[in-house]
Amino acid sequence: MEISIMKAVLEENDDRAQEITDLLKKKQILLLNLISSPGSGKTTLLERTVEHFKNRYSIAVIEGDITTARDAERLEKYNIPLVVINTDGACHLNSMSVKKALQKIDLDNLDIIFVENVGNLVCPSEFNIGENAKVAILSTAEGDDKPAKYPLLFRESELMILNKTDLIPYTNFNKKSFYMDLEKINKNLPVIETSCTKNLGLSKWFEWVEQKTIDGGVIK
Ligand SMILES: Nc1nc2c(ncn2[C@@H]2O[C@H](COP(=O)(O)OP(=O)(O)OP(=O)(O)O)[C@@H](O)[C@H]2O)c(=O)[nH]1
Ligand SMILES: [Mg+2]
Repeated sequence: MEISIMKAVLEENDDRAQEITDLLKKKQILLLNLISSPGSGKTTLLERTVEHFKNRYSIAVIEGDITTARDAERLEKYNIPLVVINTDGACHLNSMSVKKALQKIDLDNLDIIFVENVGNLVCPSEFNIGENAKVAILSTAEGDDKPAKYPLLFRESELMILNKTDLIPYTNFNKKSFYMDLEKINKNLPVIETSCTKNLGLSKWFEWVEQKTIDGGVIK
């Protein structure tokens, strides 16, 4: 009897992710995949980022959310293309759903697509979605031990944002331990310290995004 073998979920995911990479390269669009625990500040960072770049780049956002469209509603004021992917319980986005979301966006004359992944520190890092880079966000209130406990995201990411630095005086976040752990996990990972609510450190993030558009060939 012939045995049929189904492609592993991750292999199928990687195939679709490659198609997204190829498509966006052709269209000269940068795709950044923002990953963090719930509440570390992904949507707030996006609000600041879209506000800053809205006259410079043509931006679209894909919001990964388990059920609601609340994050997308927060971005509606910027009048940019927004697509919500409700994962219906799944803890991460996959490339199949991102590919479908891309079909709802006019990719001509677009420069950057930000994807806000489902709030989760583990699963989203396992699924490539054809991004140019993953960006890890951690907030100080979550504890300095998170990179050591959940290392995959910090290995896979090209940039880390340490957000909510304004809260450090009210937490036991230990910067020394944090940087020592990170050095062991990924010594090449650049870290930008920010406070999205106090507008601190954001210019370094904006510079990083600009550099990434150059590296990613987003020059129309
Ligand atoms: N103190 C402080 N609060 C912040 C900062 N950035 C975001 N917040 C607050 O943290 C809360 C969660 O922020 P969000 O941007 O919704 O976080 P998120 O990562 O998008 O959350 P999910 O989409 O649920 O995963 C909100 O009340 C923000 O106002 C910051 O730098 N400092
Ligand atoms: Mg959010």
